[in-house]
Amino acid sequence: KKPYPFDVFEPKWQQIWDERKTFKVNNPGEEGFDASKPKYYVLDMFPYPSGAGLHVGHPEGYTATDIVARFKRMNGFNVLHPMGWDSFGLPAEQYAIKTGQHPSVTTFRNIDNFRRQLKMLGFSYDWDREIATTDHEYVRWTQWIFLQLYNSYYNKELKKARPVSELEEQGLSREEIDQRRLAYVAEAAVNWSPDLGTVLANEEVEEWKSKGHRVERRPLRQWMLRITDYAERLIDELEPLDWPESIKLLQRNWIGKSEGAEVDFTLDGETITVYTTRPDTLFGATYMVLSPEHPLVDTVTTPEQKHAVEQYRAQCASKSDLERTDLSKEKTGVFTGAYAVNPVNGKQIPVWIADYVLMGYGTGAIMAVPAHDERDFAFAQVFGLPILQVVQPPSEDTDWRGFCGYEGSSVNSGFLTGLPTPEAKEKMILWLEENGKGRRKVNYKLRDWLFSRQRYWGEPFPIVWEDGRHRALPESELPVLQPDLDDFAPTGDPRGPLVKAAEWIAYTPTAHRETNTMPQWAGSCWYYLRYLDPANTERFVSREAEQYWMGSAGSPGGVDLYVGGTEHAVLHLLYARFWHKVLFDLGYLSTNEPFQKLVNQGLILGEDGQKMSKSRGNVVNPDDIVREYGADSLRLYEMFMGPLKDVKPWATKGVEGISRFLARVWRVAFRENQEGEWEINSKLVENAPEAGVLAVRKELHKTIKKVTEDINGMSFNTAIAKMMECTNAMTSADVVDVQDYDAFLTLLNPFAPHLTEEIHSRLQTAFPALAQTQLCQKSWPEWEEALLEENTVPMVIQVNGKLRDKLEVPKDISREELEKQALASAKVKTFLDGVTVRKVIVVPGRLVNIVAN
Ligand code: ANZ
Repeated sequence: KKPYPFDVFEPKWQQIWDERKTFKVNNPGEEGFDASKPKYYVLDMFPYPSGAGLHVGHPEGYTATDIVARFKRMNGFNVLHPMGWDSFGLPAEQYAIKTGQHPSVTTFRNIDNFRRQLKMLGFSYDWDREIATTDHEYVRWTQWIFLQLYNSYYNKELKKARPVSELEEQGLSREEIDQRRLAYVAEAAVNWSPDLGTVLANEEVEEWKSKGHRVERRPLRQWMLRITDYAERLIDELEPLDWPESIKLLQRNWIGKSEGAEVDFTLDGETITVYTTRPDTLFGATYMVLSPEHPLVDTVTTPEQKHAVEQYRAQCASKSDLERTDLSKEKTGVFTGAYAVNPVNGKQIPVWIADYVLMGYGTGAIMAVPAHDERDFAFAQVFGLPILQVVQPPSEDTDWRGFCGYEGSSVNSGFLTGLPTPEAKEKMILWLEENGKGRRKVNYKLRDWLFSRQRYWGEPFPIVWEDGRHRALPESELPVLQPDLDDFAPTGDPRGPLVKAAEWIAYTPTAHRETNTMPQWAGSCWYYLRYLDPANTERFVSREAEQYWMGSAGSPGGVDLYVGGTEHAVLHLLYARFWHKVLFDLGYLSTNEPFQKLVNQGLILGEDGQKMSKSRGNVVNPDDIVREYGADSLRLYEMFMGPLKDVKPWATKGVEGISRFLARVWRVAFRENQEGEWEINSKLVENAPEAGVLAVRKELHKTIKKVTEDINGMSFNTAIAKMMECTNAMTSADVVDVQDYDAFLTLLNPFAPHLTEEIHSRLQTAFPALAQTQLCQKSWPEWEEALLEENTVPMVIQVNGKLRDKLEVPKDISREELEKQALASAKVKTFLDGVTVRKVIVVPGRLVNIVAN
């Protein structure tokens, strides 16, 4: 038997919420919109609807946001709390290929299952705003945003995106304009996975490799997004956001700002430019290294070295950037036979190629300073190249050799000798600029975003090709949907599986469609905007809805609270910021950042302390937990496990404990009669005399204060702990004022919505003075400062020296009043039946002893 009938009332309340649209929120201009309320937008990272269904990790963040959403509603906000599905993507397609079903079939089935599971947990989403990134209308606007990128360029003076039509007006040629678009085509060495049959973004490589898929470098023509133009803003505009410092750091490092100089070396009339963060070490450059892919390699290599160079280049082709730059790895390379001239001293230095120099960074060439750079030092040791000290460490006993990034003062450096490193850098940059041998330069590690995939289950590009040139399809032709293919498996053809749809490809007899598709990230880059106005057929979001929900009137603007996992730090969270900024620049949005406040939930590990995974067999299924203990128990347990941000192991015993707690809350209101029915507990009374209920009331008001502050600080576990104390106080009290109990239920409602609504609705009939609404529509209780003060004292009431009752009374209570209250106590009365009170002894502040016989 269940400790309380959650199996009956949880589904009942879910149905009521659904039918009454309890959590629907209106947009400005719509009927029922309340303009007097401030807005609060609380967002979950929407799930990828996998075949496995909801994982107990999902409800962790979702319960946290649900508590906040319900709390804010009760505090008088218009709360936007939506949910949807990130339904394109590789895993759906992999699964479809494996099972031979079309991805649309499996995706819809998975969405239905996810929706059922989320509703089963009682989350207060406005389901009228549900979207899936695979919805045709959604695809239309994703493609429309792509066209905004395609039709824009980054204006470096204004530091913002502008329409390419401006470039046309300036008389730039079509080729020049194509080079400037924020969405452009480039032939680049990309991460190609022969197993997945697609290319991957740099940000994605590690994940797929860790799943056992091969990823190699391969030159391919791809669609790229010019996120690098936004590198500076993506770093600068990150600072004021209320995000965890760890996530900011990950993004900052990924974008990787570095300040230094470009230096021009010469070689037989050719210029080889290097990028360095240490121009002060130019006198210590004893050799130069080109990336094996550097375009000048063929030009400079001497005939004698040609063979060795070619062999070496072939060797490097399959290594990832990470493998190539791994510090612990033995350095490899070959001499080109050529010598370049160091511009600062005219010295000839040998030119090598080595894979630790990447083509994609800086200029793809470096000046090697083995005395002060770790990798150069390791390389020089392997190949016996000269090492020349040019920086003196501040402390005598520091070894100067190979000490990466060392700062001190310059030695053996001509006009720099004696200068501290920062000044030496500056002086060298000025010298280079004055002599036309180099320039100041800021570089970013961030690469442009490789945006095309050779897969079926993604948005097609709204692009056609004619005469070898691309052009945008008109907006009226959106959405461009994938053709129905029975065989959508990758072919190894780098044009992707859509090449099989010959009819679809042929746009006109002379023009053919782009066959690549967009990556899964496209849909998640802007879903939080579509929620604002999901049914709009004219625009991706109306200006009015956008200004209200994202606008900055009275609040910092953007999504007010975004909760999700840390795994998106340099993927979704970076990509979405980039798209948002472009749309902001083009005048479509009111804020330059999408997510004002970000909170990461910690991973929930298996009962064994390991990461949950199918292969370990330690995955906990929410369906099982809900069946056994109810949705409220699961919600409460996940919030009680520990601080939201922490990594915590699952413990089913803990769910049991929570379930017992909720049963105790239930039994404050009800007790079971002989027929096994729950009837209202007689200890709940209306308008009880204050003395009898003061102790509980004081506990309640402390609880109101604590829970209010804890929800604001997202410290849910401590809020629950306090509510447990309050429940204990109510359980052991003889009398509880029903208004106090109902206020307690209001506090618990955001955490355990089903249980509290059920109790409240049952009490409403017996106590008509209670609010005749759902609890979730009540105002949040306020605490009374006076009740927090310790201005009452517990008083022991004895009859003939035996403890019979305890009362909480004002500190300054008079003897007469105290005596009166003691004699009025219901418990005491039962002991005075049929006897005569002889004497009442009052020990102020401690006890009352009634002598009777
Ligand atoms: C000389 C030097 C001396 C350097 C020294 C460092 C220390 P950030 O931007 O901070 O990562 N470098 C430049 N381009 C490179 C490439 N394409 N592949 C591999 N390494 C490259 O560091 C920039 C530094 O990394 C540059 O400064 C260069 O080495 C190297 F004591 O130049 B340095």
